Amino acid sequence: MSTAITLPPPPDAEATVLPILIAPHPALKTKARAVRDDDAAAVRALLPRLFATMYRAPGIGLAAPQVGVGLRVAVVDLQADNVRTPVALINPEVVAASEELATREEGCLSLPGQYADVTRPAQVRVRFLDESGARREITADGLLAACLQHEIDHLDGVLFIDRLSALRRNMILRRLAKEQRQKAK
Ligand code: GNR
Ligand code: NI
Repeated sequence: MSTAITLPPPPDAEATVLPILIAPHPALKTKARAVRDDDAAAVRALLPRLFATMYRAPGIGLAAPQVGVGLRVAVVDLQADNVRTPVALINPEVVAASEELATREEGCLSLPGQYADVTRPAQVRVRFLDESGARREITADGLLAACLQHEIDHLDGVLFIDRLSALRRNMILRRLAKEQRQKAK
């Protein structure tokens, strides 16, 4: 037995920005479930809120679990040269990854102020449904490849720090906890 997820309507445009969960919130470690046909209304309500939250942060990607929604939905927009190119990803999956690896500095809106070099496949092919339910594929390299893999990781309950050594991961988690404590005072 399963129940479709529904969201209340926003009172106004401003309210479409959702709070972003900060590590070590357990929702960030939970595998999200695939979107089904009967989630269509929930996803239609969610996507504008994900975009609004991502642009406000600002970030280049945001996954539904980061706002406490356990569905396989994410949004990406590299905003190169300040031009918006929004991409909605429903049930995204990496269908091919290069043997070649690339290392780049990543950040995460759920680990504010924390950055580290992360190594991933340099090129990936990602299959997904777009906001209209059409099947799409993107072949990406560079920042887009890292961002797509970072967002799909979120859907599996994986943060970029989970791809670092335990030593570096714990350093970042302790530093974040300390900074959040300072911020709260
Ligand atoms: O804003 C973000 N920047 C970023 C930089 C390098 C690799 C991945 C990212 S995604 C991140 C926003 C975020 O936390 N998405 O989940
Ligand atoms: Ni992230």
